[in-house]
Amino acid sequence: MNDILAPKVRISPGTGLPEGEDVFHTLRRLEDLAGVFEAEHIRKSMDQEIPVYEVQAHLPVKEGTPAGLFYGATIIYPGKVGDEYFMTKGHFHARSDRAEYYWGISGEGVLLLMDRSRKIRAERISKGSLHYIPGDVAHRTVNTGKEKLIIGACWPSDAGHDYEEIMKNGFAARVVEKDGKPFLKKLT
Ligand code: M6P
Ligand code: ZN
Repeated sequence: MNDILAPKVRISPGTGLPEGEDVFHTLRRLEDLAGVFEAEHIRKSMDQEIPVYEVQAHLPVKEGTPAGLFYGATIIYPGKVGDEYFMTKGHFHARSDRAEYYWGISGEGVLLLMDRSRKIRAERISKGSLHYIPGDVAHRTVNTGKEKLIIGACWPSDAGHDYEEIMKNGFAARVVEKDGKPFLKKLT
């Protein structure tokens, strides 16, 4: 008898995607992202089946469990709606004071952060970059490159997601392509 067990979950070297027990997958296509991009009329006119991002997450406990942790990897595909790069919906945490780590696995992008006073901070994401997201800070990931952007994330199991605030008021800046380069467009 051998007491040393095989791990229940593995993360794929190179992509960071978890595979195994308690791993869940979410895919968001253009059709799921109504109202997320500035040019909603352009989003509507595009092929609604186009995948924008997917999340593969290891959720070993029920969401809401105090003091547990979740691990996820998000793939954001390259693409744009008008001049705005493909990105995640973005959220505050439902338990707003909960923090999170993000890190770059592959590709190039921008992490858009916004506090409750709507102050924006944008950080470049690349392979090996580490991003600490404090509580009360909304976060959205933007793919500014030509390849897939893959990020890892680790967050408390009782953080939850508050998408409403962002759906209602958006972020105070958008990441757009200007003269062939990423540009932080501040909104007033
Ligand atoms: C990361 C984590 C997840 C989040 C995902 C996609 O993997 O922060 O909690 O769900 O990114 O972001 P969003 O939920 O904003 O679409
Ligand atoms: Zn989060």
